[in-house]
Amino acid sequence: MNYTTGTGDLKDWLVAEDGFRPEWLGKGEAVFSLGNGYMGLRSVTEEHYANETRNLFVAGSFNKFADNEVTELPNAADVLWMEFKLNGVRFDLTQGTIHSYRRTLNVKHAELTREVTWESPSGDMYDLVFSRFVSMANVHVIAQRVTITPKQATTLAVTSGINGQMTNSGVQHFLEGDKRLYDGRFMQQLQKTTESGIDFVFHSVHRFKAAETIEPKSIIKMDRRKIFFDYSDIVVPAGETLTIEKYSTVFTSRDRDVEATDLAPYALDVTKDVEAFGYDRLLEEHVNAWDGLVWSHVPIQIESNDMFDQLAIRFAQYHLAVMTPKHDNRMNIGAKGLSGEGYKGHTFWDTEIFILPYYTYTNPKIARSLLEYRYQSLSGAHRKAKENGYEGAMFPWESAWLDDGEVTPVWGAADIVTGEATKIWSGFIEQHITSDIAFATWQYYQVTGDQDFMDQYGYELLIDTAKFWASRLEWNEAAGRYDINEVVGPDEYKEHVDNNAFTNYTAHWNIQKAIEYVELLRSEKPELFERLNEKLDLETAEERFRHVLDLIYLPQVREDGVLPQDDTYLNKQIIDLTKYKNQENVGSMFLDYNLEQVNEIQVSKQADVMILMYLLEDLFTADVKRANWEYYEPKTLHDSSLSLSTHSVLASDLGDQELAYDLFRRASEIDLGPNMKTSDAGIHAASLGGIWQAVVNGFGGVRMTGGKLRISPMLPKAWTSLTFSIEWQGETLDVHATQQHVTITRRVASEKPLQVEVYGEKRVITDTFTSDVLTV
Ligand code: IFM
Repeated sequence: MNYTTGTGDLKDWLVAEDGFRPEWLGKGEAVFSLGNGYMGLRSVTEEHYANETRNLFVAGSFNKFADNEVTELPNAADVLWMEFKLNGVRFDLTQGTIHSYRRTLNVKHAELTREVTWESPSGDMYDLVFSRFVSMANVHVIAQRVTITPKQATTLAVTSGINGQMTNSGVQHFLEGDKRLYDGRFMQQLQKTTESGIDFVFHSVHRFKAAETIEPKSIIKMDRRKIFFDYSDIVVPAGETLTIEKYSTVFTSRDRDVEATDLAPYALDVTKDVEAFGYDRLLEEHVNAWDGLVWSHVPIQIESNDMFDQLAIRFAQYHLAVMTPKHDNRMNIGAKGLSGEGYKGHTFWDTEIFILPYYTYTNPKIARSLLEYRYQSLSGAHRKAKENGYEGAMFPWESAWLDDGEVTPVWGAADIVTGEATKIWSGFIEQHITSDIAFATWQYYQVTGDQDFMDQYGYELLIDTAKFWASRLEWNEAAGRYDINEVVGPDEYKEHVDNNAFTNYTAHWNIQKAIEYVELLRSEKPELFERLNEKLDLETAEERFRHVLDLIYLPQVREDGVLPQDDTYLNKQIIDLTKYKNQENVGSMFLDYNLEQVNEIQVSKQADVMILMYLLEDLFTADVKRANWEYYEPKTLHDSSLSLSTHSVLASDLGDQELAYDLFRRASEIDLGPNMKTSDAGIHAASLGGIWQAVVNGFGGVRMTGGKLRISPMLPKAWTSLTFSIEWQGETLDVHATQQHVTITRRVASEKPLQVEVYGEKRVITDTFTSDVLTV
C-alpha cells in the first residue's frame, strides 16, 4: 500500500496500491470498498479473476437460506462486471505484461480509480483507466467509467451487464425474476430473496464515446439470473480514447425513500435520468454530499511528522460513513460493515461500544437511529429472555432482522485436536451485550441531552435490560450474594466462566441506573411512569432491583491491584506467549492449541478487565488501572481487532502517550497497513470506530463521566497539533490541542455556562478558553 501519493488538495487523502497481485485481491476489495450506508460494493475489478470475491450488499436486506442456517445479508447481483477483448485478446492482468499499475482510493471524493498500462500477450499496448463511485447524493446509483487508449488501431469487444448468479459462499439467496431490455439500452433484472421476500430491482445502461457518442454493434443476451450485452466491432484508432460509461441503479421493496407503488418502472425512470445526467455531474453531487456529511461536518486535523496518521483517521471516517445505514432505523452496522461476507452482516456490541461514540459525539441523529434499531428489536430480546427462562430484554449477541432474536451461528472453525467444528458459545452465553446497549443508551443521553429519545425509548431500554439482569442473577447461598455464572465475557478465549468482572460490574451498573430512573420517572414524569409501569411492571421490578443491587458480587481488586477477570482466570496456567504476541496473523495460537486448552491458560483474546476500566473509569484508581494493564496486557494477544484501540485510549489515560501512539498505529494498520491478508472477509468496523476513540477520547482526552464533560488532550511526541469538533448537549465545541495547551471554543457563544474539566480544573466557558502551558 502506498500512502503518499496525494499532493496539493489531496495530500493525506489517497490510499494507493502500486502492484497487481492476484493472491492479494481480498485486501484491496475490502479496504477500497465503496458505499453509502444504503449499499456497499466490494472493490473487485471489472474483469474476473480466480480468488476474487464479488459482493454487493444492501443494508438490512437479510435472508435465511434454510432452517439450519442463520439469517445473513445476501450477496446481490454484480453490476460492476465488464469483460474486454482487445484485438481478440481478453484483457487479463495475469497475462501479458503490466508496464504500470496504480489503484487509488480517493477518500475525500469516495472514488476509486485504476490506471494500467498493459501489453497484451500479442504485443499490443494499451492505457486503461477505470473509475467508479457509489453515490452518496443518490444512494441507489453506481457509476463507472472506463477509458481505453490503444497505442495501435484496435478492435474492441465488450461484454457487460447484470449478473444475479451471485452467492454467499455458494448459497443463492435470490429467486429468478423477470429480465427485460427497455428502449434497446436499459437492462432490467428483478429478483426476490427466497425467504424474506424482498424485491430487488437492478438496472444498467452503457454509453460509448469516442470523439462523439457512438452506438456499437450489440446483441442483448439473457441467461439464468443474468442479462448482458455483447458489444463488438468497436474500432478505436491508434492513440485515440474510447470511453465507456456504465450506470447502474439498485432499489429494493424496503426502500423508505421511494413512494412509487410500482418499483420497477420508477427505478427505470431514475436510471434514465441518471444516465442523462452523466458521470461528471453525478460525481460532483456525490463529492458535495460527502463533504456535507463527513468532511465539513466532522473535520479532524492531525499535524504529525508521519502523514499516515492523518490519512488513518480519514480512512476510518470514510469507512464509518460507507457502512452506516443512516437512512433507516430498522437497520444497524455489521461487524464487517458492507464490505464482505464476514459475520454475515450481523450487528454485535461493536456498534454500541466501539462505533456509536463517534456518532454520539459528532452526529447524534445517526447515533439515535442506531439506538432506535435496538429499541425496535426488543421483541427478539424478550423472546430470547423467555426462551432462556429470564425476564426483560436479553439482547442477542448477533443481531439481524429486528424481530429475529439471536442469530449467532452455532458452529465455527475446525478444532485442531478433535477434528470437529468448534461450538460458538457466544449466542448462548456472551450476555454482556445487554448492558453494553444500556451503557450506550445512557452515554448517548448524557452527551446529547436528547430528552425526547429518553422519553420515547431510553428509559424503557435501561429498565428492560435491568430486568433481564435482575432475573439472570444466581443466588449463592454459601457466600450470601448474587453471582452471574456460566458466561463468556469480552475475552472470548475464556468460556463458561463465573463472575466475569466486566459482566458483573456492567450488570450492576445497569440495575443501579434503572433504580435511579424509576425514581426519577415517579417523581418527575408521572405520566411516563404510568405508561412504563403498565408495560414493565415498574413497581415489582424496582423492588427486585433494590433487593439485589448490593448483593451482586463484584470481584474485588487484590492487594497487588489486579482485578480478577473471573473466578478462575488468575489460577490458570501461565505459559510463555512470546511466539503468539509476535505473530504476523491473528489466531496463531490455534495452530498449537484448541479452544478448550486455551481456556485453561492465562491468555486473553482482547481487552476484558481493561475495557471495564475504560467504560466505568470512575470506579478504579489510576494505580489499579496501571496494575491491571501490567498484568493483563502481556497476556492479551489482541486477536480481536477491537482490542488495540481500547488499549490505546487506556495508555493515553495512564499518561503513556508513546505507548498509546504505538497502539493507535497498530490499530490503524489492521485494515490500512501493509499486511495484505488482514481484511479478506471485510474491513473491521469496530476497529475503525476505535481509531476515532483513540484520537478523540485518547489523545484528545474527551470523556463524559457521570454526565460531566472532560477535555484534557495529551498528544504523542509525533504530533504538533490535533484539531477536532464534538457535539455536546446540542452545541458544537471546536477543540485545538498542541503540545503546550488546548483551546476549546463554543461555536456559538452563549451566556449559559458550559462546565468542562480541563487538566483536572473545573472551567466555565462562555465563548473560548485556552489552558495554561502544560507542564506535565
Ligand atoms: O464482537 C466481536 C467480538 O468481541 C470478538 N470477535 C469478533 C466480534 C465481531 O467483531
